[in-house]
Amino acid sequence: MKLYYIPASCSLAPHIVLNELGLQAALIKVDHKKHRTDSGADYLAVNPLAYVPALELEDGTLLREGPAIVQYLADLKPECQLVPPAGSLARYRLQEWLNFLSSEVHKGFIPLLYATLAGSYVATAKPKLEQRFHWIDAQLAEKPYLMGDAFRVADAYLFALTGWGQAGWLTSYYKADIHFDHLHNLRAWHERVKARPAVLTALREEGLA
Ligand SMILES: N[C@@H](CCC(=O)N[C@@H](CS)C(=O)NCC(=O)O)C(=O)O
Repeated sequence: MKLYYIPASCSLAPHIVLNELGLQAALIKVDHKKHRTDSGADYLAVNPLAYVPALELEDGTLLREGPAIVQYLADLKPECQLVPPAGSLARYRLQEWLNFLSSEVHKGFIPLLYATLAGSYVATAKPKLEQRFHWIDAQLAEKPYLMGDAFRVADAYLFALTGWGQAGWLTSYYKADIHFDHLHNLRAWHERVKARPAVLTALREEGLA
């Protein structure tokens, strides 16, 4: 398998999931401005939509969209329990989280990441994103991970996204003016996730540690 990624972007989630599962995949870094991989290959020939993550399977099939990729990977090794079993209510809860993170948080960050271009829209977008993080913080009040005692693929996704806040927790490249100082549960969760060996390895592999 090959995982196409941009350091510190949302593709950090499948990268963490690969490491959590102990799966081997070639990590192919993409320059998002030039649309070239590290070796100079045209990334648009791989994914005409230009964005990461993209997962190339052994037979050449390309799988796009982070929420689909992390579930695909986790289903390869159900014994690791990074996803609840397909068909269970818990699995739909996981998908509820992934969709929430994708549409409400991930895309909610965009105006803050491009604040100059977004202009006055930031004043509308920022309180919405803050409200989403308040809600997440409340969900973490009595459990160590988003879905309870076990780390799931949704935690990996949220970890990648929180890295863009706190004025660039993971890298100054993805830097949004949203702060988590008062969100104590979220901060404790972030420390907990960051301490996981698979996460530390992913950060190191992306040049972020
Ligand atoms: N819907 C896609 C969105 C992925 C996405 O927004 N990727 C960003 C990085 S976080 C990207 O590659 N941006 C570069 C570009 O769009 O050219 C998913 O959830 O996987």
